[in-house]
Parts: sequence; C-alpha cells; structure tokens
Amino acid sequence: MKLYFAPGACSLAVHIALRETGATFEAHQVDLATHTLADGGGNYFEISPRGYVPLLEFDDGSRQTEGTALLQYLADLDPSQALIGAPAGRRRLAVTQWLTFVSTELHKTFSPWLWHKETADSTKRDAKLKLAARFADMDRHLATREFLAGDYSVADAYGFTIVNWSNFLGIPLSDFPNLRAWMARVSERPAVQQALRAEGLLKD
Ligand SMILES: N[C@@H](CCC(=O)N[C@@H](CS)C(=O)NCC(=O)O)C(=O)O
Repeated sequence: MKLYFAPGACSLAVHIALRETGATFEAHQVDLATHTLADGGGNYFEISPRGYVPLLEFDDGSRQTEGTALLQYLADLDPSQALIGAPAGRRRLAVTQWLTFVSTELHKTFSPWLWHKETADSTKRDAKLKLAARFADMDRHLATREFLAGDYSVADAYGFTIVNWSNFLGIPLSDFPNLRAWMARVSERPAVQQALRAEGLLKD
C-alpha cells in the first residue's frame, strides 16, 4: 500500500492507523500548497483529482480516499478489530460515532481556515466559538474516560490529529484539562510517536 500524506494534515490519522496495525506501506509526501509530490514534483491532481490527502493506493493500483472510510478499513484489517470493535457491536457504534463527530464537527470547522490563511476574521471567530463548544463537549466526555470510545481506537487517532491543529492556529486548550490529558495519552503511543517523527513533526 502507498499512503499519500502531508505533514500534520488529516492524513496523519491514517498514517497512525497504518503503524498501529503493523501494515506494510510506503509513505509519499505531498506539498499541498502546490499539489505536487515532494519526491520528484509530479502533479498530485493526477493521483487525487480533488487534490486531497489522505489517499491510499493499493498494490493493484486502485486508489481510495476519505479519511474516515480508510480508518475503518485499516482497523478491520486487524483480525482482533481492537481499534474499532466488532460489526454491529456497541463499541463499533461508539467508534464510528466519534469518527463522524471529528469529521463533521471538528475537521470541517478547522478547514478551510487551516489551509487558507486569508480566511476572513469573522469566519475565524465563528470557527473558534464552535470549536470551543465542541472541545467543551469532549472535555466533559473525557472527564471519566481515557479514550473517546472506551479503549483506544481509530477515533482517538483522528481526534488527536485534528485537535492538534489548535497548536498550528494558536487556539488555546487551557480551559479543557481532560482534553489536554487525552491528547497527551494519545501522543505517548509508540505508533503516534513514530508517525509524528516520520512526518518531521517531532525532533529527537
Ligand atoms: N473529505 C476528505 C477531506 C480531506 C482533506 O480535507 N484534506 C486536506 C488536508 S487535511 C487537503 O488535502 N487539503 C488540500 C486542498 O484543499 O487542496 C477526507 O475526509 O478525507
């Protein structure tokens, strides 16, 4: 498998899941400012017509996108399904609920601001207010739990990736101690450390 990623982008969640499940993969870096491949400058739109990461390319050359779908697929490759839970089970429902929450309530509130610094101040203000309300929800939820859906899951990898964008945009998490403790717990996982290091986001 090949993973197309950009450092710290939402593709980091898929990168983490690949490492958590021990899958064999090659990582190909994309420059999202120019939509070119970092290793050779090829046009990324020829690989991903929307120009988005993450994208997984399989050994037969077929390509699939949409982070939440890729995370569920990768979690299911592990026979234990520890990162997602059994089909039709309550844990599966909780994990997919949190994946959807992260995608629709957090990810798409942060972007396009994250990728377009010229975003109007009024839009940034609205985004910050909505994110603060959602972070407060998560903080309450995490007051009595270590992870979003019981044990660690792909929802935590995705949530960590997106909440981490607060650092890039200078959004303080000081009002959310349980959220910060959860971020720290997720960041300590060896697969997360490896993915952050491989993307150049952690220095020795
Ligand atoms: N619906 C896609 C969205 C992916 C997405 O927003 N990717 C961003 C990085 S986090 C991107 O590649 N942006 C580049 C662009 O907008 O040109 C998914 O959930 O996987």
